[in-house]
Amino acid sequence: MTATSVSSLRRHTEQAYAEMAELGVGALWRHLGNLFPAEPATRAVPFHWSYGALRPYMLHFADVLSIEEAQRRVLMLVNPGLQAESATVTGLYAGIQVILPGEQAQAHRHAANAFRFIIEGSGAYTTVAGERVHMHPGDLLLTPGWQWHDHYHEGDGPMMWLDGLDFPIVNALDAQFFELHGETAQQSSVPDGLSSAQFIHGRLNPTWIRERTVSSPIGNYPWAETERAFAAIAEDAAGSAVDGIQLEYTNPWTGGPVMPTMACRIQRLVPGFHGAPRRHTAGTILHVVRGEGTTVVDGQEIYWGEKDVLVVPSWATYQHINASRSADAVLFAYSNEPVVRALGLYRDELR
Ligand code: 1HN
Repeated sequence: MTATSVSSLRRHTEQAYAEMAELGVGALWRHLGNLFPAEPATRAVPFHWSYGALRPYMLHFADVLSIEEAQRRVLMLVNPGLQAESATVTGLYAGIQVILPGEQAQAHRHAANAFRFIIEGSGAYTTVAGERVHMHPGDLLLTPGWQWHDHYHEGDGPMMWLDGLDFPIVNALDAQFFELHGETAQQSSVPDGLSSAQFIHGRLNPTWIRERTVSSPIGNYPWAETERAFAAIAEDAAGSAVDGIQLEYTNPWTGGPVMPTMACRIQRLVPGFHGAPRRHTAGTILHVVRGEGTTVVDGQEIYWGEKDVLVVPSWATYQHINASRSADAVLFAYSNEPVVRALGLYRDELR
């Protein structure tokens, strides 16, 4: 072929790609590598948020921004690789919320599932579907999708908690709905803390409740129960070589995860714990309940202290270390594992 005909063919080809794009057509051969990476190529990066660094901003906005203006006064923990969807790890979100004494966070509901893990303060409660659920540090409170919820603080001092939501998954599926309640706060329609009283024992479920909800019916997994569970197994637990003495909060109907999209776990890393490295296809967010330590994520050392938050993206190799000689480290962890498993995509590998 002559040089002219080669370049005219190339021009034709460029023209063809441009014309096809107008027709809503792409050429697979130009995208195969991106669409089918040899292994997960996540935009999420390993990241760490220091609670000490965030807290002054929380207090600043508690000072200058009313709860009425904000609706929810929350600092979003946005992964630098996931800014477009305001996600913390693929499919999941974390934020830190603050509410002051006397404040009332407007009742609303959304399709996304949510939970709160209480960090500090006392005297606040959230009302979920008519049930007042009181908050104490270390409690895990559930707000399954589409249940009305509002928060009220009748104690002293700021109340802060970690919000976990699955809205990036819900939004990716174009299945999000949101509605404001007609009143600022719901009426209380059942005794405070009823769901927890009825179900927290797990092995003794009330037989008169027939509706098997897809999410756990428990409004609060109190810290006192979590401590009791750890104390009951004490030093006898073999634990996992990767995650130490890890317990999962479960749905009493199924024994499975508390919500269809999020698995919530709590783990104790004993003094000197040096975890085995592992990777899996469930993006994970961790919050430090107490202690300090190091998590090595794909070779990057993340040092964490009390109340911090960190992220382990899908398929990143992670390893937890508690170098203290005397102090436990306790981590609360949540991940999108139930979604990944439901779709048959869960893979797990010791390194
Ligand atoms: C929400 O409803 C709450 O109810 C917290 O406290 C954080 C983040 C995004 C969307 C809804 C809450 C939220 C949220």
